[in-house]
Amino acid sequence: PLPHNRIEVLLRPGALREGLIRDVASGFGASPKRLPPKYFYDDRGSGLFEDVTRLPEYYLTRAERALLEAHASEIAQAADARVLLELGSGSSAKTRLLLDAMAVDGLAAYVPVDVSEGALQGALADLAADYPALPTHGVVADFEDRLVDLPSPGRRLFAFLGSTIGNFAPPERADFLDRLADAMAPGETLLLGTDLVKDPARLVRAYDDAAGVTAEFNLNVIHVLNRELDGDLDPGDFRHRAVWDADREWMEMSLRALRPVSARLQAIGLDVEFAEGEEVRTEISAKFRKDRVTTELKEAGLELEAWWTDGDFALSLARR
Ligand code: AVJ
Repeated sequence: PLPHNRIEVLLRPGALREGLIRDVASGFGASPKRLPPKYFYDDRGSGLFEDVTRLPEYYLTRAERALLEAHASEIAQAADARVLLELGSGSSAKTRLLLDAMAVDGLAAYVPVDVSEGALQGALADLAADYPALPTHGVVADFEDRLVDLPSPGRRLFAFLGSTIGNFAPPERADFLDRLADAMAPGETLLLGTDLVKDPARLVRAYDDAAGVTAEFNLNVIHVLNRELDGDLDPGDFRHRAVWDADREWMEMSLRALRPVSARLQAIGLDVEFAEGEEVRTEISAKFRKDRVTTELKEAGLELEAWWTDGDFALSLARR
């Protein structure tokens, strides 16, 4: 790699595994059982998620991309930043639209932050081919940890796309936005992607597609547990479920035991029992309204300056 392209690891070795062990012990100990969605995303799960984004029912990614295509130059002008810092950058597929728009007024660096070093390497290698002069500073970090250590080689536009923020439960979401606002300097901006409340039937289809790709994605967490914790859970014992919670305005994904399950996660000496019909919640995906986004940003000390939407999905720009 060129000297102005590097990857920095802010994750303590072993931190991810320790987190997994804590989350599995507490999540399987809880009633109802729950697991955090971040464990979907091993290499296979990340590939399945990419497949999800191409499904006819999963409108989110296409909607966000169209909004970025339509408004990238407005976003870049309003943000008035020299650095694009992307949280949870994954494959950086939508990043180019922002980079191109920001390059018009001089772009100093791209700073993708992701928990997967492999994903960062791949994304940065792809980008280097198209933007050979662009300095990049990849950061391997868990954005549930400290955000104040993130590099700041110039005034930043923070991007948190894909409605990933919807995967936090409300208290964690507030905590995340507080920490993010703390990490931002006055005048810096946040571009936030949020999926919107809509017809529940469309939401359920988006999370329970006809081809069964989302089911495979959801069941992937069973494979991850078996591999990482030497488990003997049988994915065939579980069925994918996706339900709209109208009171809390979120989609909930779970795995439901088709029969009584008795399994063991050998590496942590944990016996896992499910009654027939018992579920483990694997993801919430909150859906937003403009007033809630505005309020939650404001509570974190961020002022909403612009809102772009197609009615299904929204991009908002907020300033510290
Ligand atoms: C990438 C976290 C935004 O919640 O819609 C896709 C993940 N889950 N299908 C979402 C997901 C089920 C996705 N996020």
